[in-house]
Amino acid sequence: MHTKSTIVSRSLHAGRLLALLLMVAAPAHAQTLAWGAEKYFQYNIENVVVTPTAGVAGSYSVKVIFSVTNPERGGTTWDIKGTAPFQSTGANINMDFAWDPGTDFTNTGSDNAALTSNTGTALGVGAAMPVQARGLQSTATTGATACSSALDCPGVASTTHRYWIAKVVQPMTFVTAVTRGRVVIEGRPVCNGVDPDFVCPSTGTTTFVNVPVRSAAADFSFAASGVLPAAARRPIVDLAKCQRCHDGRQHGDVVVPRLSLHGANRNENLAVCVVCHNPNQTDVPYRFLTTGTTSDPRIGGPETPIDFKTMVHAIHAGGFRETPFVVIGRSSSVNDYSHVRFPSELRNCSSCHVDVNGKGTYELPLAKSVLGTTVKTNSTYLVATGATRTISVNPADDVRISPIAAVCSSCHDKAEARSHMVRRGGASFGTTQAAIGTKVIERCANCHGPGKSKDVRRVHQVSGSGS
Ligand code: HEC
Ligand code: HEC
Ligand code: HEC
Ligand code: HEC
Ligand code: HEC
Ligand SMILES: [Ca+2]
Repeated sequence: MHTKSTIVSRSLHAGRLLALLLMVAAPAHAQTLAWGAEKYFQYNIENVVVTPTAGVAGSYSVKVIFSVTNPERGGTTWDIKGTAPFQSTGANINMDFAWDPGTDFTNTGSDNAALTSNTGTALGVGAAMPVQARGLQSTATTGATACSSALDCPGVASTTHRYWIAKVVQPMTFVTAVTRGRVVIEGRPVCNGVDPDFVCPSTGTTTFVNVPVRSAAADFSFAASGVLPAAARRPIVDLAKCQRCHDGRQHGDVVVPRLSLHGANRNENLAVCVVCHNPNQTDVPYRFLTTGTTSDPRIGGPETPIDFKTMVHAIHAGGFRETPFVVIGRSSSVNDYSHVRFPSELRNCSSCHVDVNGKGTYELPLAKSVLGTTVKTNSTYLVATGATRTISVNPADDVRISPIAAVCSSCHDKAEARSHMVRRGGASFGTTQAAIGTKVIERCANCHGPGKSKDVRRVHQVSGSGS
């Protein structure tokens, strides 16, 4: 479990001071973040230019024009190729290209259009990742290109410190034809020469600390150039609700960290999380066969789904689940969430969920487009480190839980509850996407739907509206 810490250079009030004191007792791997410095940075996706690849049906060049501005200095643009926060060791900015925000993200075809397994010895390869361009700040040719003219970068008011990065993508249909994409800017400057008014917290060594800048997302259509707000996917939860707890302050027995994950790269924007935390993704990247006592045996366990609709429930249900929820993270870190105690009523779904037209987004039935959750990608990953791994990037052969059962069982994980879902509800814990809705038909809404005898809203005694 990571413990995030709060550092403010000047306005230390009581709550923050407490957080700071608690930080001292944090484990050695505790990560220091320059909270307070993020307000000097804003990531902006200014335009997306989509060009079909000549002669290759379904292939597109997606060119993203972007900038980083300083909201504290009237929105002036940062020179990401020439200023310290971007050029210091550890600073890094990435662009992710994902699809399809209109249904559920799958990113099918992101590894290769033939969907052949990714074979190699390196850890870190995922099953349903977006296409990524890393190190946009680099002054080498691998970095983003500075905009040179209005022709080079159409649709932006000025070319000053505007940059572009392009990737060729070939989205493959998985269940639903892909019509839209989402691009994401994530990553972190380093708190070094940020602003004369802001004294960067020093870690006491020459290492500067990461600035958790809010990640940015925008949607686009593969049919035409232009930026759409990242709102095409159905509304489900609201970041503002998460932040009633995730504010870096004390809630019950714990200081709940602000939502900054993955080494300060992905921060406080759920539209960003879901491009990777999709139904086809598991924590397969950093699992391997453990032997003897050299590695934690949990690393060698079966892959765990990291689909947002199961992972976020399971993380917060540490005090309710029977089985610990363990995600193997980067560098094969073991993230065991069984200690998490939700500092509120877990059954009160509206602590996170919103209502749409008077119906809770946690209620049944689910939209038809909601995919089952992959529990097995059919990869060969339980091999010794350094041996060849085969990561399946084809979702068709994935073993899945049907979608409603995936949601409910992320909290209700007891064997009796699971067998109820299968026997009474028609759910499956080991099916394929093709069988869901055809051979596997979930009947949950007959009894747990709105107004039915075991209505989801009523059985959980949900209070408060979803606003
Ligand atoms: C009622 C309080 C509360 C609400 C609301 C809440 N959380 Fe949490 N969350 C917690 C607590 C407590 C932890 C565990 C913190 C710890 O032990 O360090 C946690 C942990 C997490 C973690 C794991 C963090 C890590 O470092 O690995 C994630 C991710 C997370 N929450 C996401 C969310 C999202 C997304 C929402 C909104 C949809 C949300 N939370 C709403 C209290 C809350
Ligand atoms: C570019 C892809 C990507 C994005 C964006 C992303 N994640 Fe992850 N996340 C992963 C993958 C893949 C894993 C599984 C472990 C691994 O391979 O690193 C993971 C693991 C996690 C874990 C388990 C603990 C850990 O640190 O590994 C948590 C919690 C988490 N993500 C939360 C989030 C939240 C919250 C967001 C949005 C603020 C987010 N992630 C954005 C890809 C992503
Ligand atoms: C800690 C925050 C949190 C709590 C509490 C919570 N959920 Fe969720 N729920 C989420 C997140 C996050 C998602 C996935 C959001 C996304 O994919 O954009 C989700 C997704 C879902 C979905 C799928 C919706 C869809 O359209 O895909 C259902 C159904 C659901 N939750 C039911 C419940 C029920 C029932 C409860 C209460 C017993 C509950 N949730 C409590 C965070 C929460
Ligand atoms: C975020 C965690 C969470 C999710 C997701 C969730 N539940 Fe629950 N559920 C609870 C909690 C907590 C209780 C209260 C249990 C208690 O008080 O002992 C509960 C109670 C119930 C009850 C009342 C029976 C009992 O044991 O008290 C039913 C029925 C139920 N849930 C059905 C569902 C269904 C159907 C879904 C999926 C649509 C679902 N739940 C999703 C946490 C969750
Ligand atoms: C024929 C009606 C019926 C159907 C269909 C049905 N359920 Fe239930 N479910 C119930 C009843 C009755 C209970 C017991 C409620 C109680 O104890 O208050 C229950 C309880 C539950 C619980 C709580 C279990 C616990 O541990 O307390 C969950 C979770 C649940 N159902 C999920 C599902 C899911 C998921 C489906 C579909 C795959 C489903 N149910 C289909 C009637 C049904
Ligand atoms: Ca597969």
